[in-house]
Amino acid sequence: MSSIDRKKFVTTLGAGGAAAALLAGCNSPQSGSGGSSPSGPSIAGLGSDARGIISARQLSPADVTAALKTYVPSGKLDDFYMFASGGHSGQLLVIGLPSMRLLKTIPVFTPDPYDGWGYNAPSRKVLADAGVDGKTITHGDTHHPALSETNGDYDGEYVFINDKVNARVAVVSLKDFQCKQIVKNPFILSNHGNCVTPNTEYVIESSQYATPLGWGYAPLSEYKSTYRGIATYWKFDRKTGKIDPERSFSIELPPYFQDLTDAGKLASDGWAFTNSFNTELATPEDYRGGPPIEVGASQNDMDFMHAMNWRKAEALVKSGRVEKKNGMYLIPIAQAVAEDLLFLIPEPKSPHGVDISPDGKYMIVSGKLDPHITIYSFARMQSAIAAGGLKKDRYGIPIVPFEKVKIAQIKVGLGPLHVQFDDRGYGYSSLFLDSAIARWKVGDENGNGWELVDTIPVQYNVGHLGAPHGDTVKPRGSYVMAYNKWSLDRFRQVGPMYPRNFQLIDIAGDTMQMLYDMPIGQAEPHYAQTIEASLIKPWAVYPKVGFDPMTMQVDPKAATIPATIDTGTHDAGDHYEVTMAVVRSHFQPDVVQVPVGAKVVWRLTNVERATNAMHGLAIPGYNISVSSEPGAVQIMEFVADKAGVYPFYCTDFCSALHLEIMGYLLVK
Ligand code: CUK
Repeated sequence: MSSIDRKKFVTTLGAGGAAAALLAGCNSPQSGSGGSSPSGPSIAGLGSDARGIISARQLSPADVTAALKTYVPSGKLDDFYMFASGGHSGQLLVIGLPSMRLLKTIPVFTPDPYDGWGYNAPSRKVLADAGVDGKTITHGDTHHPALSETNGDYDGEYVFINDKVNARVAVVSLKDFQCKQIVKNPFILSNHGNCVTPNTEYVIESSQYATPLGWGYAPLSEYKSTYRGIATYWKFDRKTGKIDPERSFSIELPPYFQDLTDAGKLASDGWAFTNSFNTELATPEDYRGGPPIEVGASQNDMDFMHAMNWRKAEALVKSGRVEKKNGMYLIPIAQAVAEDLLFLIPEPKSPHGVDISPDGKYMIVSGKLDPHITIYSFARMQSAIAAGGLKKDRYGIPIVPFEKVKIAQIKVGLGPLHVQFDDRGYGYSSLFLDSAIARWKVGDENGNGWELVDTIPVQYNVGHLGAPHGDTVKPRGSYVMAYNKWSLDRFRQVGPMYPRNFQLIDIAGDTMQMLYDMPIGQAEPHYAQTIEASLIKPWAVYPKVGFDPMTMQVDPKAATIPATIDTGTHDAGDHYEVTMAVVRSHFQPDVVQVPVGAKVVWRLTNVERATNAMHGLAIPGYNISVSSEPGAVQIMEFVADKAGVYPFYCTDFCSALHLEIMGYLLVK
């Protein structure tokens, strides 16, 4: 066995075949068994050959197969990047597949000193500018990462993520895997859906809980008349790498609780779909003896999917016929209806996800309280709209009849929430109540061939699921991940809060196989997207010395070469400017002296060009900790308000003389 090339070996694996091959190999006298093989596995106490290890660790053939399919040897790299939301940690996780190794936590809505996010001046400004009513918010609830797309497929340039609790959207560049911008929705206080259009023209943010638009007050008794939902189309500008609020627009929606959104693609390009629950328009009534909201919001057999023609909306905005409110173009419901760009489609009972098939022909809605997924035809929707004569809801929005657009339903199991696709004609549904993933066949326009194939249990209570490129025009790879809410018996206990649990499932064979459990040392992650690793081209070092990661340009005030800079502290009127370089193993200058009360603006440039030559800087008593990547300038601002001697030092162990890389801030 020891001589078998891993790649060749893995490609010959069928489900279960790997273990059989390994066990057979171990039994063979030529396999180098007996503990004498110099290159064979040897783990003290477990036996000295593969067979010994398998038996000592009591591994089944399925275990061994799973290990072979996920093991990435030391020094080898993963095939995929997975971008997972960090739930109410407010962060974004980067995980390698198939090893399921955590590669990075990207801080977004929540400060994180390891990365300096929220501790250096530019990121503090980003968080402050994205505050609510002038208050800086230092947490978030991330749900739906959305990788930037070109022609409906991930292009590896950016990832966007929503903050459900504060209705914000963030932009993360995949050049340096850092947050660049956070925008606050001017109309709503909670969002849920977050996705991109096929060429990342827009990042679509849809509301969750209805409120008066613009964060004002109105009593609950005015819910139906005054509360509203929203769909915001944030214009993304690739040239600047930022969202441009000036060119963004919103569409007013009824106070149904909008849930998730998916953009149309190929056949349905130019449209977006948002589903909802609580078309009952229920409000919490328990406090005055009425039904609680969860009962009130679950009365109707059908709720509404919103279908929006965003291209038409964009043209309307460009025509100059849309007014701005709270600084953003807002298309009121009546105008959206008059312009034929907003429609409703009934969907069964408080559904959850809506997902568009890779060819863009079908919208698939997951039942949540209904054991079915419902498949709608985009072409039929267009015909029904063209035929006209549609009834309207109480807000005047035309309703496309269910029977005219629904082409099939598949009974997949209890609690279907979300859908992903592979490239072999299957769709996959997560089943929250059944704790399973269902695999089903994608059928045709006439409703034929949509059928359940099989299911695999997961541990437990899966929310989202994800396949590589599984929501694009080109799904690929042979995995589905289950993003579970309860891990129960999967890991050693760490107190009453159990780890959340990712599970990697092999979908290459005729039956699905569980491969790996990964605990997330974090909040519940919700959704994740997975992209082929070769599509991302991160910088190894910043392009130039003195590069400001926030502006993505060289800061003219940054130190560039330590030997020639005019070192020291300059009195620049109302503030003191410190221009400092860091290189192994020295800060230059290494003493900063200012009077008490000085406003300090301190630029630290890592002038290294060697990859991975990381430095950092932390100052006691001033809540400052920045990370300094090769080439980057980090800007710190604080008021030196207390006389004293403050040793600062490099927080990354950068060289043999790392402990010597320090200096003093003297405030006198
Ligand atoms: S989700 Cu946000 S409540 Cu099913 Cu996308 Cu978890």
